[in-house]
Amino acid sequence: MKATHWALVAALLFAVAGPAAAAGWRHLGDADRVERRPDGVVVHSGTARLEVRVHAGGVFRVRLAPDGTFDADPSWAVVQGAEPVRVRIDETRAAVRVVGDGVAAIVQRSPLRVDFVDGNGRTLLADEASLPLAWLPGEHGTRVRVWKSMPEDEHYYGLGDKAGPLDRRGRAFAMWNRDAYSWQGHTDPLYKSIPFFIGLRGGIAYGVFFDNTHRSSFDFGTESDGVLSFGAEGGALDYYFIAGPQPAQVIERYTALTGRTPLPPLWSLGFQQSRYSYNPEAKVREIAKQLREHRIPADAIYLDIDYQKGYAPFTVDRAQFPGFERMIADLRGEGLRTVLITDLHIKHDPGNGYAAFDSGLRADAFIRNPDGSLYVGEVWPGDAVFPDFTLSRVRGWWGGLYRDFAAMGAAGYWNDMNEPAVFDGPGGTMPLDTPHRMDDGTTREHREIHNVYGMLNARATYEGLLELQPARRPFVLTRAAYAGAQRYAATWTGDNTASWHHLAQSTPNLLSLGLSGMALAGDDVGGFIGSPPPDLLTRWFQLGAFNPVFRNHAATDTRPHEAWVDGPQHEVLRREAIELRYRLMPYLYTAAEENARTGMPIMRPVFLRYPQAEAFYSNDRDFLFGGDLFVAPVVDERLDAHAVSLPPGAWYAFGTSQRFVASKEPVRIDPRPSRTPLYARAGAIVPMQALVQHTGEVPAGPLELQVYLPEAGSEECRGALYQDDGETFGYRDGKFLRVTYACSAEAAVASVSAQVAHDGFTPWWSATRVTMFGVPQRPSAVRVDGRAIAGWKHDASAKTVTLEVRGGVRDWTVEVLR
Ligand code: NBV
Repeated sequence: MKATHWALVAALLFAVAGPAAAAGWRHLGDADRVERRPDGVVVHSGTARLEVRVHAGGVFRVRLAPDGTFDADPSWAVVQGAEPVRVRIDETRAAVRVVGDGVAAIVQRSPLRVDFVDGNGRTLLADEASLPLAWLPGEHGTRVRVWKSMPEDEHYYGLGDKAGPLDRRGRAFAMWNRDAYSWQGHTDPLYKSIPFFIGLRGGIAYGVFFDNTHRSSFDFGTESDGVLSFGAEGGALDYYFIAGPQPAQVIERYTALTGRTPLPPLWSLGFQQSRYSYNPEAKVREIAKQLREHRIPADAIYLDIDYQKGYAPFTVDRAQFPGFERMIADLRGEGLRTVLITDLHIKHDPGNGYAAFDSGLRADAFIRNPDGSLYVGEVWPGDAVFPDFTLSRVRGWWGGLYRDFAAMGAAGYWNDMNEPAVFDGPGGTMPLDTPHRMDDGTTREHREIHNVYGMLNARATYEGLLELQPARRPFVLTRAAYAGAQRYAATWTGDNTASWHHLAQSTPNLLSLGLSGMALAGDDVGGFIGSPPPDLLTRWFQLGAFNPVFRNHAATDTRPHEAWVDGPQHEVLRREAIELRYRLMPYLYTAAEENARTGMPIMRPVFLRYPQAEAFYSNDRDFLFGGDLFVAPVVDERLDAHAVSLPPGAWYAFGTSQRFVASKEPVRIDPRPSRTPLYARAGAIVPMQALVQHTGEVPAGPLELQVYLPEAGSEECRGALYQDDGETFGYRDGKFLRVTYACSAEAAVASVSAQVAHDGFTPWWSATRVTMFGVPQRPSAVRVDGRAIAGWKHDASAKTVTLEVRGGVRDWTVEVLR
């Protein structure tokens, strides 16, 4: 690099990263030599090498080796091997162009840097020319960082469950899994590290996944105007550029790279009742009884740490739970699954016949200090030891610990405290130099493994359960995560607070988790810390009903949070919210299957479907539930009119023929708690079912299809239904049902049709009841498969036509002649 260049870089560095960066950071200089590879290039610059390769369609991998040697470290996150893609490489004096699948990486030679450009020549993401990639050797490894130009009108999303607004622009974040008890809107970092973000500008999106498990950081313009950067305190500079152009494609590609959430058991999409803690046994039974007596549909009850003996994981306090197995079976008889907390800190309890400790010690499963002694830290049981989850044999041992609980009929497991939280450890975790053993015989310090430790705990649980019950879909709930944790567990946002602020914060957090691959997420409905006033708790049930994981939970010293605790008026509203979720179960399960197949989240920011709708780029309140329902929740205690700006196109107030067209003027609606502002897209076909008290109950009556007719010839009209046994992996052998629906609304006839795309499962219904919204005039006739039928109903005030299509799984067409 020329001397003048260096002076400029040094000056800028000082401005951008402060004196620390100016002191000692080494930046890539000019390219000396380019080596071509079938899938990209390796460029030499002094001792350093920069590799730019096409990993898969639209996905580039960029790696820097300051000393010229690339670490062979396999990734904990990436599951997609490099895919063969046709790559073209062109060289000019100034740059080398690597083109794969329409997207180009332009490797500039001076200074050496990478720009990503789409097929239309639009720059998607470019290294800041004055700040090339840099590294800074230090006592505990070499820091690495990359700086990119940050266009004025670009917005940033993702990074997992970060607090504050959904758009990350103008803020900086750290990645370091932390037990963030009582976190607030400004708290950072939180429990998870998902170093993946999406950039969105004028409807065009790309993603960046920085695959580095060390403490890392992301800065979106706080250090310097117009510059974003990311880097880590150690490990490799190794990142993936993921092209869109649609944000949905970015997510699809990111989840192809890091894996998708397996289809969850159906029951886990039901309402889940939890508390820290329901004990003793009589209390658990009482809660189950109340749920049923109050007719609050529910599928699960959680047992928090107090069911254990002395807080020792994998034990049961028999004094409190004399009939533990019987209790689990009785709950199951009532349609309630039992979810058990199983924290990873095993009580340090030698010589007392504590199987989890004894077997772990025998198996040499616990983490040791650098001097070889057992690492002991304090957590709930007092002195505790910690499994070395980096070893596959230890994950195997851990998985086996679930044998007894599985045999007792427990249905799900909750991995808490897995950041890991250690009360007496430095920074609330273990010392950073604690060694973790690897399968290849080497060790890695905790500073490198910390962020991935919780995910490995969830992985050990998930894989162990699969081994114990190969035919059952495991359900694991984890608090800590790294990118890819979606392959093993659902998650929640940790210890939130019973405040209006936290109610409002729930949506951006969950949307962000969904954008970051972890769609199966929820928060503690009602808030964990503190006692929510009745109206707040009611609103929280109303919002939680549209969260992928819907779980009511509370800390020890709070007032009861169950649906019935505030008298009949509130109970009715809370029940209605839960009932609607159960009525929507076919729609929700179909969305969960789409998530498992494509990575598309269940809760979606509006821009995911309408990338051009810039008015929604900073909307933290509203979201799409599945593809077709728009939720505009009331998250405010004021009862001023609730202003709702609808996404593009036409929308119906859910369950009515009242139609709105998106305009600049928001719709003003009555904010009273009796109303949950919910809209269906004109052109939506929403599959529903009769109310049940739990997902194991067979709904009485037909499959219900709500058809929201679009304007003649306008919006696309379609829907889908996916069903299977909800419990096993039979779907992988084709034992599932997939039906696609379409509709059209012409002047003379409105029609709906069903097409069976895959017929491998016999559902509970043997008829379909179709309700068409938006039919003001009484039709002259209704035909099914071309034949006029009787028995249809027109409701002139509701503007609906209702009819039944007999027969189970088959193709059919309904025509309503106007
Ligand atoms: O196991 C007790 C709690 C649990 O209820 C909560 O959901 C976790 O986030 N746990 C944290 C540990 C203690 C928190 C004070």
